Amino acid sequence: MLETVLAAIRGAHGVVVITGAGMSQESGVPTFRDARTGLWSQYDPSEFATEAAFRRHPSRVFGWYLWRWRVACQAMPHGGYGALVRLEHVFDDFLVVTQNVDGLHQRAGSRAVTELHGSLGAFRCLDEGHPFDAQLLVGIDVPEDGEVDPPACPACGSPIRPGVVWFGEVLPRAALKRATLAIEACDVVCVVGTSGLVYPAASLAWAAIERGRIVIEINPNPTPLTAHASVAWPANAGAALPLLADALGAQSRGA
Ligand code: BV8
Repeated sequence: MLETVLAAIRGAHGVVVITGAGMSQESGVPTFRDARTGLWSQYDPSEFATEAAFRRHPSRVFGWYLWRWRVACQAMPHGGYGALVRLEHVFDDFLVVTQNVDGLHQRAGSRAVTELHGSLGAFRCLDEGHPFDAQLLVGIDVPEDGEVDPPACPACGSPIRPGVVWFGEVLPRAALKRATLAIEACDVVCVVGTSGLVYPAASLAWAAIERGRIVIEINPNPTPLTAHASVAWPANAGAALPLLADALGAQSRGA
């Protein structure tokens, strides 16, 4: 399978890597839809990942995100993240387009990253969007019942919310535009660890297929994209990406 992927990606000038929660799974950050361990198997997204849910139960929603932010901060980027950092130097143009909100790509050292769904660490106030310093939350414990009263915005008093894109909210325009332009300009799109069910993020891979780009999917499970990908590599991100980076890195050094 590695040889097939290498044949598909070799010689590419522009590469876009689209990542989802599966990219973080081997770093201990739970995915959303994996049957047993996915967040949505334990938490109802309409009760936790919408503005209406936050307005209804601010402490329950804020406490849940504070817990998720803690999990993300304690997670260590696995070898697949380091492989993406190395791949940045193999291609002329390289962009990571992530649906993830855990910040692991940046912590691993990726410099070209666009976050479609915001970031767990980018807290802001609900009504005016005033940024809120996450460091002020470091000492707050999440109790057994998971409920933490959101602090009030020092500037306007409205409750502090996580800086993620909830269901029913539009994606950050600049991030979506950067991702769309990169897909239009690239040769190869690598889709890693996403079920491809959430839009408009999921539409990016389909746009690549419609434009005749080479699309490589890395995912241990089938998704709606699998049958349409140029190459479908049934593998974990932490295993596949280092193999790819090693092989391509060796090539670029003329090894
Ligand atoms: C929008 C941030 C419109 C928050 C997330 C009603 C009203 C409005 C919109 C809608 C509506 N009904 C439907 C929609 C559209 C909706 C949508 O797509 N819903 C889906 C569920 C049908 N989209 C939206 O609401 C978007 N906004 O449309 O606004 C609008 C227009 C105008 C005006 C106003 C509004 C906003 C979508 C963003 C929602 N926010 N997250 C948070 O994190 O709490 S979504 C959430 O799902 C995450 O961001 C996540 O990234 C994303 C996608 O999930 P995946 O990353 O793919 O994760 P998943 O668990 O599903 O899959 C993991 C995969 O990894 C699996 O395939 C697994 O096999 C694989 N895997 C596992 N282990 C590994 C692995 N792969 C590799 N290696 C491994 N080791």
